[in-house]
Amino acid sequence: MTDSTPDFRPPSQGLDAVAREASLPTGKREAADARALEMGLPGAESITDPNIGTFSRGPLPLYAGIPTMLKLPYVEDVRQAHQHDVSFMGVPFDIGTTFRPGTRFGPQGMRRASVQYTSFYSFEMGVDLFESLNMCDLGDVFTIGNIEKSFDQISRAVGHAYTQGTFPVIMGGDHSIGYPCVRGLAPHIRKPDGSPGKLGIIHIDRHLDTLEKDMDERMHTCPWFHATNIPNAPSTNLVQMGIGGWQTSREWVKGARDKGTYVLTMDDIETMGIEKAAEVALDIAWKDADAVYLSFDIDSVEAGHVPGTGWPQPGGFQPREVLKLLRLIASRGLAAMECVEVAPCYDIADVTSIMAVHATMEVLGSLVDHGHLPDKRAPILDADLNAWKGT
Ligand SMILES: [Mn+2]
Repeated sequence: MTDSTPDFRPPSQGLDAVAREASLPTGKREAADARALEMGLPGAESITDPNIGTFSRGPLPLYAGIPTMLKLPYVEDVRQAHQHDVSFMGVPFDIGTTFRPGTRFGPQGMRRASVQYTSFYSFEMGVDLFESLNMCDLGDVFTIGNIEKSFDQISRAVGHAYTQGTFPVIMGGDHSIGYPCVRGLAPHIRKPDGSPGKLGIIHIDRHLDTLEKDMDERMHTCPWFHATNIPNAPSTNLVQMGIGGWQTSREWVKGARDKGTYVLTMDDIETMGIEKAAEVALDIAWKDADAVYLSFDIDSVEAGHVPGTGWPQPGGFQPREVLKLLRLIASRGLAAMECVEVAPCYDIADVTSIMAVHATMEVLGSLVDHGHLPDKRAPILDADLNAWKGT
């Protein structure tokens, strides 16, 4: 308020957010804009806005440019990942699908949709990711037409990004990659004293994905059976949220039962409420654990909101429910995250890709808001990228 009259209006998150924005820094954005203008040459004399160059080099116009994730720098030399707090990486992979393929284009879909998120700013959280973090796009893992060999590539890539001291954001890819992602990460989880640590997993999905094999291979119905065979990623620290409906086959249930994973249906979560469900999930995933991995399957969201996926199913989360859940899950910190099962070829108006990017932004925003990013973890530049072998 600009005068001294008492404000008769009730306090609100909206008013807080409006006030909070003024305290956010602007320096990195100003420096980036100045650099963009210099590289792109000053604009034509007829243009009065001095921030418009001849060539687009910054986020604007949103429809211009080459869409890396969030138009972030493309780090061609992945050995330089340690200079960044967050590393996005694509895993273009869909030979683990059991119905509709197409998730090999998931990373492209997310990158294309991400241009609408290049303000990097969450109004409600009062977080500006551009000012808070150095982020980059490492490009894509070189996946091939062989599931197990691609898994080996993925484990090395995730292990590399994590040991570089960055927060890996993995853009799938079908859900089979959950296993090699956890496998690549797990050997590098440490307790505060540097000794080997334990990893919990929070898995948000409509499907259990706990089969040992499907059609004789480790398909996208199988990641959590195998991930929880890794000694320091035990099934007792796996929480599966949003599970249910008519697409989980009975064989999958045996895997969850035998392993003793903790399962919450949509009804459970609705009855408990999002806050309580998140609290319960965090307590179980973090029990005696040193880090938690987040696996977010886009098909956990109500089918009508995410047509661009292989197994859409009615009855899942409403978008604002899952966005809140993700913020709460991230509030205690994460080691890495994946967003999987985006298949742009079935999408309508990019809504599924937008949902995937938005969900990822909520996680990053919450990690910053709660002081977990930037992470102070020191990079290990000579890490053993085959440390997962034998696990
Ligand atoms: Mn699923």
